[in-house]
Amino acid sequence: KYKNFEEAYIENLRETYCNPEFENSPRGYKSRERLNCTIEIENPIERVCYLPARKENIIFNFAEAIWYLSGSNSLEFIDYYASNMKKYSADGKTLKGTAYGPKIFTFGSNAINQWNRLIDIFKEDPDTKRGFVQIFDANEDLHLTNIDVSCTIGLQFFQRKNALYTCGYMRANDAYRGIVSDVFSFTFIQEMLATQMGLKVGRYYHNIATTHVYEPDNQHVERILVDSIHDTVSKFCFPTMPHKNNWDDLKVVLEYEELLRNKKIELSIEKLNKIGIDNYWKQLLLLFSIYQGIYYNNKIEFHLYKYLYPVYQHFVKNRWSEMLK
Ligand code: 5HM
Repeated sequence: KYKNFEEAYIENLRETYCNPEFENSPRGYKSRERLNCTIEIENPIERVCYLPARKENIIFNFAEAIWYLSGSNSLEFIDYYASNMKKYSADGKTLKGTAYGPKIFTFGSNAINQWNRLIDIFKEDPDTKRGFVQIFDANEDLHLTNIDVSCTIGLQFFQRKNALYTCGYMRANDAYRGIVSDVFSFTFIQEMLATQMGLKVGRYYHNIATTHVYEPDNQHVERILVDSIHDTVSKFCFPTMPHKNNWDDLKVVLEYEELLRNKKIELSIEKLNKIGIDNYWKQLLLLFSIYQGIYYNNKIEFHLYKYLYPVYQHFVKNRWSEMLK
């Protein structure tokens, strides 16, 4: 049981690295592994690792979460934020296993909208145990030639005591890399659904069948584990989504995200303030505007940076300090 993601992350990483159950080489990659772990997070809104050594890419995290919620399988969208996504794409245009958006909103040959179905099922029976969103699909190609197989089996939601509890089920999760973005996105989805349903955010449970650390990451992992001894208490609070149905705001964010990514617009603070969305969502657009400068000019525009919430400044400064001069 952990209060927040950071505590869970460090402990899971430490256990996997220092006390592995197995050392093996799935698909030829040497790794240390533990089987069947469950992580319980009391406050899923605290979905990040603040440790400087981890250098979490908060802009990618938000981009991936809204990419899932957009229902898109476009490589272009997500590759802009993390160029290594290309290697998972067979056709250079789309992602299959890794793109959870189409799984959630247009699953399989019947294009099932699992999100809307979930809302209907909760209306019918608030206590339901059937609030399951399937992600891994038995139709996926499991042979070695396919490197893009869904690592997430599904997400299950429970309405209990006026709060939305969530269980994530993963067949495989990288304890150093993947878990950071996966828990971020799944708890973001949890918060999006909770606010849509007018519920509080309940606990998040992350169930992983195999968690592992790949050998080339060993040095990074050791640095994080050392860093975690010195720097334990975070001085930040992660921002909370407005208590309302946030879909209209998210749609506006998605429209501007695309324009920023394709350099069709630049946003000044004055222009940003005129957009009719909540401050929570304006901060996401501010992060994407800052990323536009990072991507196209290798530079962080200070006149934008200074308007970021301090918690986001921490992540941007920690990751791209050399571009802040
Ligand atoms: O051989 P396999 O398909 O399991 O390799 C995929 C690797 O990516 C695993 O190490 C898995 O833990 C990691 N991964 C992750 O941690 C992949 C995805 C993509 O679905 C993910 N989290 N979301």
